[in-house]
Order: sequence, then C-alpha cells, then structure tokens
Amino acid sequence: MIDKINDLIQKVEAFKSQAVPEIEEFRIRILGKKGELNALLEEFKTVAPEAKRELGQKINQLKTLATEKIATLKKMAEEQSETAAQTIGDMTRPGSAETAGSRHPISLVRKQILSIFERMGYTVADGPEVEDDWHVFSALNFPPEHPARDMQDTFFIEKNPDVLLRTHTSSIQIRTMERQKPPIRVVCPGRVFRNEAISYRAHCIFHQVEGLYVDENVSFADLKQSILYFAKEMFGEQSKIRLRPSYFPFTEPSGEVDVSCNLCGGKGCNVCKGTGWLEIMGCGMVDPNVLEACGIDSKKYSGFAFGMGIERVAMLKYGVKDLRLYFENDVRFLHQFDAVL
Ligand code: 2NM
Repeated sequence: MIDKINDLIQKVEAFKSQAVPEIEEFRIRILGKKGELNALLEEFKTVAPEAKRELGQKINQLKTLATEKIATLKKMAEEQSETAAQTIGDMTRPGSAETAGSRHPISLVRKQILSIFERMGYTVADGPEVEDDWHVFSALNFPPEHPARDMQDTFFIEKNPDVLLRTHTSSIQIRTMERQKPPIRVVCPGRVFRNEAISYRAHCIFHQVEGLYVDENVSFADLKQSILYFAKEMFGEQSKIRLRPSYFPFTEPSGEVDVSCNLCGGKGCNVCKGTGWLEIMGCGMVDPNVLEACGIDSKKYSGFAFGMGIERVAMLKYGVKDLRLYFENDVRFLHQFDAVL
C-alpha cells in the first residue's frame, strides 16, 4: 500500500495544468467521493494496527499535498484568464467605430458637376498642369500683348516663357480639338494657377471645370439650354439663369451666367448682395480663330464652351464664406461634408 501512496504523491507533484476544467477533473479523480484518496482510506481500514501510524501519516501528507496543489493551480489559472480578459476586454461588447475620413468638398462638387455633364453625353478629359504658351494662350486667340501673359498673372517656370503653369483648363480643350475630329463633347476638370494675392475670395491655386461642344450647327440656343439644364440639376429645379454680355479672347459672343439665388428666391439677400442673382460661370461660342488653330474647319463646324470655378460653385451650394478654408484641411471644416455623397 505504501507504494500506491508514493505513486500517487508523485502523480500529484508531476501534475501541471493552466486550464480550470482540467484541474477540476484532476481534483475529482484524486479527492472526489469516488476518488483515489477515498479508495486508499477504504483500504486503510483493513491494514494491521502496527502499520496504521506510518500509513496514516503518508495518506495525510498526500491529502494536504493534493489539496494545496489543486488550490494553487486553480488560483493561477483564474488569475491568468482575468488578465487576458483585462487586455482583450469583454469580447461580447459592441466595438467602438473608427472615425472615417470624408471627401473634400472640392472633390464632391467636381464629381457632381462632371456627373451632370456625363449624363448629357460629355466625356471627361485631362491634361498637364505644366503647359506651353500655345495651349494656354496662343491657340486660344490671346493677342501677344495680352496682360494674362504677364509675369504678374502667370507662373513661369525657370524664367522660360514657354514653360508655365496653366491659368485655365482650356488648354485641355485645345489638346482635345487638336487630337479629335468633331463631334466633340468634353468636360475638363483640373487645378489651375494664377499669380494672385491670397484672400477670402482669391487663391493662387484653384479648381475649374470647363466644357466644350463642337459639331455642325451648334448654336447659342444649344448653349443656353445646356447651361439651364446644368443649373437646375446643380442648384434645384426652381433655378433660373440669365446671361450678361462679356468678353473672352476665345469666345465670340461671350457671356457671364447668373443663377437665381435660391436662398432668397430672387428677392435679394446678403449672399446675392440684394440682386437675386449669383454669378456661376463664363461661356460663349468658340471663336473661329480657335477652331482653326486646332485644325477644325470653322466654316463647317461651330461650338460652345463654358468654364466655372469649383470653389465658387461649392461656396454657393454650401454657403462657404472664405475660400481659404478649402486649402487648410481643418477637420472641423471637412467633417461638415461627411454626409454628402
Ligand atoms: C470659360 C468661358 C468661356 C472656354 C473656351 C474654350 C475653348 F478651348 F474651346 F476655346 N475652353 N474654355 C471658355 C469659354 C472658358 O471659362 C470662364
């Protein structure tokens, strides 16, 4: 019997586990009602009286050892699962959402503008920001002494008069006409650069969308209807437009387009400065000189073009009062557009 007890003592000493259920299973096997300790105590009743003292002490030693060992293992296992719970947390709790970024208002409005014209059959065209004189000025019928060609207005690179930053995206339309035969229907979004002092209403970098339609028999009436459709889609079905005569080197006739102020419904407020109208873009019939410069027969084809500043359209649409906000990337400004798709 002494061997059995010693075996069991060894077994208890060798037992290792970090799992509470496994430890509990071990406890039942050793110390449980039908466990090995009770079996030994049954057998103990039958041993000779002179052997009882030594065997009794051994059995007590086994009992104490097993009880203490199991208690220690259980405590360690429980502590460990507690620290795990503290680091991982309650796995059944709902997670905390990450704050998502949002689209920049300029991107949102550019997307809206392009999508309206895409539905009218226009395709989107792109071009370089660093341009040459021909695509920014000469092909667009700017006379050699035009003030826009001045250092005062245009950024030139390395003092080379033929390497400059585009001042409008019309250069993309010139490249399209040089490449492609009519019918042409393109919208051209992009960054443009002008040497201007920065204020709430001007910046040296801003964004434009320009459009061009060239085909046989394109008329001023087509221009007006296309722009009216755009204004209604962009600013609401109730919108009206009016055209005021203007001048651009690249269009003849030229006009400025106003849209009715939808804040006051045309009655006059501080946004439209009491006029009931907001200026949104310039437009006109493409000058025959421009078509010819791009190799398009101006006797056969005519076209209209228009251009708008995305910052300005976004200001009118979302009531942004200071243009500099678009360039500062202050999240308190940007997060106001979270819900806009
Ligand atoms: C505007 C206003 C009026 C324009 C003209 C052309 C081109 F290339 F066809 F000649 N592109 N863009 C245009 C016409 C742009 O922006 C205020």
